[in-house]
Amino acid sequence: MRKNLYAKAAGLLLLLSLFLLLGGCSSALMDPKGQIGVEQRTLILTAFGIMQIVVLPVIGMTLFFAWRYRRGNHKAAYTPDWAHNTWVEVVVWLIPCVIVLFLAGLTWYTSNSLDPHKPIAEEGEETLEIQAVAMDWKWLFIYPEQGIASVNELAIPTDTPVRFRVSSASVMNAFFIPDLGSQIYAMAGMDNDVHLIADEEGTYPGRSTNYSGSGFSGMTFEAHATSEEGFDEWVSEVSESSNSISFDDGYRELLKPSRNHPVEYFSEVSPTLYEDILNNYHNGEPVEVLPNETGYKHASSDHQEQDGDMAMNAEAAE
Ligand SMILES: [Cu+2]
Repeated sequence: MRKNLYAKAAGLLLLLSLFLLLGGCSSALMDPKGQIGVEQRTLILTAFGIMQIVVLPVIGMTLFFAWRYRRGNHKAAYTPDWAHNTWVEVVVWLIPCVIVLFLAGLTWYTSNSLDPHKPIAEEGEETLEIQAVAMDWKWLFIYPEQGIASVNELAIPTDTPVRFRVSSASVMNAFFIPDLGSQIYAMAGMDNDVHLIADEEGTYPGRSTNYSGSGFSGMTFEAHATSEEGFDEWVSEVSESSNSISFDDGYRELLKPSRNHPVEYFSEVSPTLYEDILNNYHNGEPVEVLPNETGYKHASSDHQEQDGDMAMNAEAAE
């Protein structure tokens, strides 16, 4: 009866650990599809491995000592007054110190090498620029070179370094495609950026990782990593759309909060749209009063008069 219970518990534990171990096989973190993600996985596994230098012997010794010095073992030395051993002290302090120093160095190095603002492209290699704007509750992607824009759908050619310029037309959000690596915050009036690259073709889920209100759960998009030809096809497909968007026209309509917004294409995009959106905010607040639907307004009206370029931006917006 008792033995049966142990066997059941052991079986359950085994099953649970299999779930945990194999669960990692399909996770974006452990199976990335882009160079940045691969480097981040290497960092995680290296740090994890180094820490096992301490963790594994400690677990092993705990079990060994418990068994070796059990009550029934009369062969083990009984030394209740034992208090100090210089060699033990040296080992238990030196090894962790070396590990902490190594991990500190590694963190220092990778903080620089994996800096999201650092370009991936080597000399002579071209970088694709995409401007991503977080809205309530959708993502607007502007392709300045192609002169197109899309909502809640992204296409990138594989093996091409991409620079995402990221901002928000609303509250703080975060731009994240887990399969490709680093996430970056999207904030109104702030021009943030993250460099990513896709090594393999595929469709990767993208989302905001910073809760931004009731429509947040629908603020997802698909990132299609395609061949060069596939990307060109996608661009021409978007170009066939009859929608256009510029700072006031179209943008104002898009700015209204919407949930589970469908994929939308814009074939004509004002070349200054992203800058106009950026300049529309100052210190996180819209420079001019927006339509009532959004409920935003500038903190103080005289603020614009104190600030030279502020007033210019307000003019440009009109
Ligand atoms: Cu202001």
